[in-house]
Amino acid sequence: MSVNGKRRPLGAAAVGLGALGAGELLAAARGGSMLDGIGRLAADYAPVRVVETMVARAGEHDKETTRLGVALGGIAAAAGIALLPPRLRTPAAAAFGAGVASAALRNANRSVPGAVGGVAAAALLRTGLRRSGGAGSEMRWAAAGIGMLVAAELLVRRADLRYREVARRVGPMGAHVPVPEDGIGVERGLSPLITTTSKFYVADVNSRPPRIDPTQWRLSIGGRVAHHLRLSLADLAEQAVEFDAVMVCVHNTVGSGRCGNARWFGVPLTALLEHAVPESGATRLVTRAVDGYTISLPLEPLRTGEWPGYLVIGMNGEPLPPEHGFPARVFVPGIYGQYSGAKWITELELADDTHVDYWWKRGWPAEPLWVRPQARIDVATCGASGSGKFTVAGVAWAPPHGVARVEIRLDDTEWLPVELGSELAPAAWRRWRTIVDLPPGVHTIQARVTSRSGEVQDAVERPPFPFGPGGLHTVTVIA
Ligand SMILES: Nc1nc2c(c(=O)[nH]1)N[C@H]1C(S)=C(S)[C@@H](COP(=O)(O)O)O[C@H]1N2
Ligand SMILES: [Mo]
Repeated sequence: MSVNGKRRPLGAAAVGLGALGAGELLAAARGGSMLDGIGRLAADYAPVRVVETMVARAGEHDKETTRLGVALGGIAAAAGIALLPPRLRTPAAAAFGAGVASAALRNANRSVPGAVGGVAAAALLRTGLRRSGGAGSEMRWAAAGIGMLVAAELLVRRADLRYREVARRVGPMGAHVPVPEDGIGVERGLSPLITTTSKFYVADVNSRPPRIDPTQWRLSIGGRVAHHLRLSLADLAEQAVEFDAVMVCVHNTVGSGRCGNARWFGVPLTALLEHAVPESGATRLVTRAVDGYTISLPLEPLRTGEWPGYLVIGMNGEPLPPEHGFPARVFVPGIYGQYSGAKWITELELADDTHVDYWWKRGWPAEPLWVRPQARIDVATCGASGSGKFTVAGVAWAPPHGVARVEIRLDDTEWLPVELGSELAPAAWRRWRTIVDLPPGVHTIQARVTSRSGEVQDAVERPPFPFGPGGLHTVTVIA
């Protein structure tokens, strides 16, 4: 309703919703998204404290949370503009459009449609504020906005599914060797030895993965090298080998699921670096991705193989799925995901120490953080009810050295060794299991792992920022 050019906040929000929906639908029809661009802008500039709180609260729903937050923020901004005096609305709407468009332009390879959507949303907002009036018309704006947002989401999902098929058809990547038994057997709730790809955690700064045409894609190896190389997926597949390793996000606090164990398929970085021949001034290997993200690693230990890194092109016998970095990523087992190489990689650039990484600007340390050994309790269940016999089982990792021992502790008493499954590879996770007898009552069970290099899991609880999480996974059961 507009009285003397003034609007009620709800009516203004309705017009904002309509404009936003139209912009997003326009973007989606051409394979892009305006909201995803704003989400990425937020990820790029949010202070580290905000990022840490968000990751801790939203957990593995961080992407959905970001999208929802962005949509609500967009509606609020549009409503704010509508509530301005009429003469300020045009410049405010123009600034809004420019802001959304420039945010969209940063969004990897989905940018232009998002920018077009942003400009259209701003124009529509301006028109809508001039024309609409009355509660009925506002209801129509709101309903149309919601409808268009839903339609846009469906369109983007459909295009993403189609792209997923394009990526999958590049395969197979790896030998499909059946995963060996580890002797632990089947236990309800216990993680499998190899994490199913569709259940593998996803962590990155984008709302949705960028789309890359595998036939056009080339890995470029450049910067301070004697031989610039450009390699296709087929070139890389010829030199790739399979290896088993756990990948862990630095935000994987005890007991959480931001880690997974996979059979990867990749080319050892030692081989690629040998072909490229680094120049004497090269000290860092910068992994550069299409989403503008970089992770850099010290060159020397990668060149010599002291840190065995890989240019990975496959996961569990298939090409990498889009969300895990299709067509290629860098991975150095034993280093947290945030430090061990970019997904959606386009270039390996050999650089000097002047390079600055994505996260360094927000206070994360420059040197790679190594994964701290961690044991997770997946299962703590009573066999027959009232028997007091509990099966306790889980996974533990200590890459790259391997797991030497896992122990559990009941009610803060002494540490007891548990049975370990056989080891797939030192960098992979290892399953464990034991049976304990518990008297009636409430009990706590804790687990800890010791690495083969002698590092005992640190019991001090610590947040992920800035050196990686610490603490012991603790569960409470009633016998
Ligand atoms: N290009 C790019 N690569 C990235 C990231 C990113 O945001 N962009 N996130 C990193 C982080 S923090 C982690 S934990 C791993 C997660 O890999 P996954 O999603 O396959 O589990 O990717 C890393 N590589
Ligand atoms: Mo991460």
